[in-house]
Amino acid sequence: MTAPSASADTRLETVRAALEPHGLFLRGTLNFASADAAPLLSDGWPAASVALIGNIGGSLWQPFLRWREEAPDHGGTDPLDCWSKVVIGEIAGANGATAYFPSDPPWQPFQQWAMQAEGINASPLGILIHPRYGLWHGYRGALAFDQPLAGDGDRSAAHPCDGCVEKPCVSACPAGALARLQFDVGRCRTYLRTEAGGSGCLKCGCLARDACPVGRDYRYPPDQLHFHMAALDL
Ligand code: B12
Repeated sequence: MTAPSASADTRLETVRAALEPHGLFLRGTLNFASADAAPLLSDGWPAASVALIGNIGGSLWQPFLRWREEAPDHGGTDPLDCWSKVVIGEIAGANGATAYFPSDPPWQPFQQWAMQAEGINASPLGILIHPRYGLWHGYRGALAFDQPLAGDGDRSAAHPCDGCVEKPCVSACPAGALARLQFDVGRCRTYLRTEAGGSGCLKCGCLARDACPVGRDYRYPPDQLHFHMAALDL
């Protein structure tokens, strides 16, 4: 593999600065060892690398709300995905990158990329847990480049769930959807459709996610929590 070029790294600095006003962060970078594992760039060639972009805590919420107020049709049926595409798509275009979005099928393996780029692991909920931000972070897009990139992002050390004996996330789930330590989508959804689910998790956010003691300072604001739950297609 060739060494990361200065121009690729300079591009990352430009990308980082462009993301900041939108409450988005460069979360980490990943170089593909083989073309088979790489997504295709817009010119049809396999990407050499991706840079993951995401939110930390409620960082994107206010910039997103401001955009939504002005947007035609208030961003349509999937406003957060629409906002992500507008913001990240423009940054991709200005920096010679191809943008990928977690909401676009065929789903790119965002979580596998994140595990390699940031050294983080899955929680019993299925979502990745970060030692500092806990379960309060997500991915809004990825920029794929034709050159390798220098390592980026603060790679985490230990997996917080390893030392967590009580697993409050598992016991807090009112649907018992984590009882087998693997997220049971059907159980979760069935519960969300009940009256208790509607006034609990659906309104205030997933109770299992909320029970995790890691990164509580990064918990999403109540309206963002409700927004994400309401976006689930029940
Ligand atoms: C389909 C999907 C769902 C489905 C089903 C998940 C499942 N069991 O398959 C549903 C709609 C249920 C779902 C729910 C949620 N999801 Co979701 N989901 C996805 C999506 C679009 C595709 C996942 C996938 O299959 N990828 C394809 C494979 C090839 O990629 P992968 O990286 O190799 O796959 C990993 C996942 O499948 C994961 N996994 C296994 N079981 C489960 C269970 C759950 C619930 C999740 C989230 C992941 C997961 O393990 C794989 C190993 O690496 C991703 C975005 C993406 N492109 O990855 C978001 C994503 C995984 N979801 C995410 C989130 C945050 C959620 C919710 C918490 C949202 C919310 N409502 O607050 C909930 C979970 C809790 C709840 N109360 O419902 C985040 C996770 C961020 C993180 N910190 O890791 C992602 C990455 C989207 C994003 N924009 O950041 N999700």
